[in-house]
Amino acid sequence: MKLYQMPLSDACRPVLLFAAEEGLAIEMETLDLLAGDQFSNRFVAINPNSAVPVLEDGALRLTEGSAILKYLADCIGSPFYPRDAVARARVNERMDWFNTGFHREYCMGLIWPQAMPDRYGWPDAAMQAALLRRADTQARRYLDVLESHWLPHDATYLGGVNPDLSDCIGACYVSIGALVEFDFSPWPHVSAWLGAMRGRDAWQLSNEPFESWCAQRRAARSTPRAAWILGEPR
Ligand SMILES: N[C@@H](CCC(=O)N[C@@H](CS)C(=O)NCC(=O)O)C(=O)O
Repeated sequence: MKLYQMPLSDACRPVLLFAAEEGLAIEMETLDLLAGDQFSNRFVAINPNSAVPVLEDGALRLTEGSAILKYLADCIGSPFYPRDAVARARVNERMDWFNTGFHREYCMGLIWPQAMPDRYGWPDAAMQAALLRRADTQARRYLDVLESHWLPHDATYLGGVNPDLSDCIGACYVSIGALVEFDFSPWPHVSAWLGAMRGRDAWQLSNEPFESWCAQRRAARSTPRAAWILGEPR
């Protein structure tokens, strides 16, 4: 098996995390998205979307992170993706929830435009501020739902005592808030769950580049956080 990936990508990190959880031996090819590797003729022939992750397994090629996670889990009969129809439907439901509205508002709407304004922000400062404020409202609503609806208050992970694929996707997405020092204190269950996921050995193995990036950003920041959060020029 071969995975085309980029270690800092929020679409790739769940796959890398799951691979580390299960000790999967997968050949890796790293693309430099900032250098435009995804637009090379060779890679466009592999994935016309010019995006990672991509998994190849013999003649099979998968170009969606969620599908890759489910396939890998099925290949090894992983407990991260239960076979029981009801339990599996619950995992699918949470994965879809993270991948749709949550990702749109929190990742693409709120965090990436602040973390990488040149790539994901808007050229006009007033427009950037207005769109961030709208995304902030929506993202907080999603975090409220994660806090009060999805996360059990008597168990560590989304499905209970053990993590599943939805924890892999969800924690990798939510954790990008660290890039802008997003304050999770209004959501104590989210904070505790994120802490549990970030404390797992597999997270240390797979997310070291991401954690280093967060630490570098904190160290490099010269202006007080409140001065640049929500779109003020940095
Ligand atoms: N729906 C895809 C999205 C994949 C995606 O957008 N990947 C990003 C990295 S997070 C990418 O490769 N972007 C290419 C670019 O920025 O040009 C998935 O969930 O796997």
